[in-house]
Amino acid sequence: RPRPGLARFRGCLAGALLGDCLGAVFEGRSVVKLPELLSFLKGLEPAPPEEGGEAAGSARGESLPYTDDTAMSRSVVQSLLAKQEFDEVDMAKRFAEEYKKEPNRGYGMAVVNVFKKLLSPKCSDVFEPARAQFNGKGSYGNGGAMRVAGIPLVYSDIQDVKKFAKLSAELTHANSLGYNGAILQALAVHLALQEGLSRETFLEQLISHMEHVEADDKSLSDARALGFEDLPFSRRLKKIKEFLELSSVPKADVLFELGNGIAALRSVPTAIYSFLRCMDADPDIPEHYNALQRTIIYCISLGGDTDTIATMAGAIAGAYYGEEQVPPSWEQSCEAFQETQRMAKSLYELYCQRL
Ligand code: R7I
Ligand code: MG
Ligand code: MG
Ligand code: MG
Repeated sequence: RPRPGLARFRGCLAGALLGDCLGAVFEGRSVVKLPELLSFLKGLEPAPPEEGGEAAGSARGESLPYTDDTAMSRSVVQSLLAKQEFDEVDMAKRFAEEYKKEPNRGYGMAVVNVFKKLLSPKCSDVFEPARAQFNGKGSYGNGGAMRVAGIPLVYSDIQDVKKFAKLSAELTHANSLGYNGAILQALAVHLALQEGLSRETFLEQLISHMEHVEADDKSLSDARALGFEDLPFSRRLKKIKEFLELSSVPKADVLFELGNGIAALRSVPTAIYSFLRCMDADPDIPEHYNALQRTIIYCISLGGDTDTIATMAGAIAGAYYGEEQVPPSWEQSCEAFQETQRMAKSLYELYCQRL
């Protein structure tokens, strides 16, 4: 199997950053009108040259701040790079210190209690605060999934991807509906890095892995405790397969079946569907946008947890299409984009070194 090139690593981190920074502008809105979104995006493009004036500048306006999704993704990457492998104590410390330094990045309401406990010198087991969340049931939020892309950018072996995606998520999300979402997102990035995988193969592989992941006792009992059917992620992946066989799927059906919420179960499958659907042109999205741009636009147009769904789909699409599809004007509109490019290069070197 040919090794993925640097362009896919850069595409992945840039796509994730774009999804977060652009998505955050619309986060929490139940309805996002496409004309408003497209007009906002137009404002990111370089101003047309003025008659007899100065040469056109680069992106207009202030840079768009990233949110907790990127703050935590960066901690995952920085920990992996510093330790050259997954280290739960170091990663937990970085999450907590980052929160302490910049608490106003838009963190989930409950996860901040985990950070506060991790900051206490009394904390000796870094997984314990996450287990105590929600009366001992653990969080099923999408916070483990939103930040996981660094794992498949370091580990090429699929068993390692699953194992370390799970452990990295368990630092804050002890419910299997939280960490299984992180495993699914990590597997999606892992598969997107591979050369020329078809839409059908991509989805078939995700389904067969998740049917295995979700079959253990804890996954079965967590799903049942919340009133879900067995293998809830796998079921949604099968729904995605059905959707992709239709010539068009209304937004209302996507929201009903897959969702746009802060639970991993109501957002990770939506991000995967968005990526796969946007491989094809969309009659509502202007044709001059490429597939990566279309993916991010489509995610944001669904409303709800737009930064997180767009960051997850952006990571997958960026890994699949590579940095060629990352528009410089969009990237340069995002906070800390240059540092993101440097991190991608370091991850690529570590990935190759570990092969
Ligand atoms: O999952 P998490 O890190 O939040 C990530 C989201 C993303 O959209 C970010 O952009 C940011 O805005 O937040 O943080 P958590 O606090 O663990 O989970 C998020 C929310 O999910 C919680 O605040 C709850 O509203 C909900 N939630 C639950 N509600 C009831 N019972 C998560 N787990 C449970 C639960 O077990
Ligand atoms: Mg956020
Ligand atoms: Mg938020
Ligand atoms: Mg969000």
